[in-house]
Amino acid sequence: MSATDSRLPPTGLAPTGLAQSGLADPHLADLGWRPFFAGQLSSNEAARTCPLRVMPVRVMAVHRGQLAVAGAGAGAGAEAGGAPGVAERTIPPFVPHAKTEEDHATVGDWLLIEPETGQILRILTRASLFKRRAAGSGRKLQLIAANVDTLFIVASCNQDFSVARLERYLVLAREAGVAPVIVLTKADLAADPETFAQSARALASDLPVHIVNAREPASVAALAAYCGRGETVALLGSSGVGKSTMINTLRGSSSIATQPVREGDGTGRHTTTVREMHRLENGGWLVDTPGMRELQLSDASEGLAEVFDDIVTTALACRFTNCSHESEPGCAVRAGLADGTLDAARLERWRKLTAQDAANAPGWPGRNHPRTAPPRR
Ligand SMILES: Nc1nc2c(ncn2[C@@H]2O[C@H](COP(=O)(O)OP(=O)(O)O)[C@@H](O)[C@H]2O)c(=O)[nH]1
Ligand SMILES: [Mg+2]
Ligand SMILES: [Zn+2]
Repeated sequence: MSATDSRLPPTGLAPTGLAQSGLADPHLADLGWRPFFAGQLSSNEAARTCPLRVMPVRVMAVHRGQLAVAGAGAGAGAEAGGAPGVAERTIPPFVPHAKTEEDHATVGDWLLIEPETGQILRILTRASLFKRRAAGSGRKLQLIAANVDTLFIVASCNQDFSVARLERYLVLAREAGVAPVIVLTKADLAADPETFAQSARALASDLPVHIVNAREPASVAALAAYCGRGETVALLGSSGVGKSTMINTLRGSSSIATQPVREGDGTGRHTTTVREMHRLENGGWLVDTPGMRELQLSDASEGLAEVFDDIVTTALACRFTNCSHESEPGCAVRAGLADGTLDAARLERWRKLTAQDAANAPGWPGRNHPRTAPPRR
């Protein structure tokens, strides 16, 4: 954007509906603004967008103690270097009356702010939200990104590839209400990338799977179709799989630091520390996420039921509704294993994820809490 932006609505202009309310600015649509968000403003709030007393902005990055936000037109503190017609600035992250972790702003959020001070008035209801519960003691909830349209689940065609991990990411995508796309990188280094693609395609019938060399523009070009004007794509995957490389290639720049993969084990170190939205030339947005070595599922029962619908549907036919599929009579799941309609390894992965989800449920004494009874042997 230019620091001398002239799109600031002239003060004193009487608002006469949405067209002049400041909410119909095409640059807001570039940022991902849509009727779902506009519909959340009261008529009073909408009127106050022109003259500018209430300003919708999107969180572009979360820094330590500060949020980088972008809105249409020039707010106070506009800086050069962003998209044309878009004003970027940093604001304090404090949300009035925030109680839980989810009440705080994360990358991709839409906020209403008071333009002069940058004070957050409120966070608009999210169309989607990615979150995880941190591993270890405390298991604090961490917000990853909000208002994401599509999730690129990124994995590499090498020894790091894991069907169990892809399933976990799929559960997360389904739970967040975001369309998943599998992107398999490092095809150029694999003897037979198609075998990796086949494993990925087997996870769901309607799942798009792309095999790419993340360093090659022609190879990633097809991915831009998921990320048109105003659309937001988040990239999720282990460290070192090529998320930052892919963003750089799609943007035709090398502005994001990538890290050489350690020799030997093929895994990467964590380079991405801030979460940040990156703009594509055609107007879409990509969100890099930090490496998630310890991605734990929590509150993901709906996502689990969608990703493992074959197992969940079969289990409905078990004689007992609380069947553990171990030794009960009339168990449809064990019958499915016996006749080959269910896969034993997949059933085992489902068991593990379901147990993890239950252990991480809020209010449930999970594995990191002191036990009231001694562990059984
Ligand atoms: N040959 C090849 N190297 C890749 C590919 N994708 C990523 N890399 C390399 O893998 C390393 C880690 O990539 P990076 O983008 O930092 O991974 P991130 O942690 O997922 O962001 C870098 O050295 C990249 O150049 C690919 O498709 N092919
Ligand atoms: Mg990275
Ligand atoms: Zn059963």
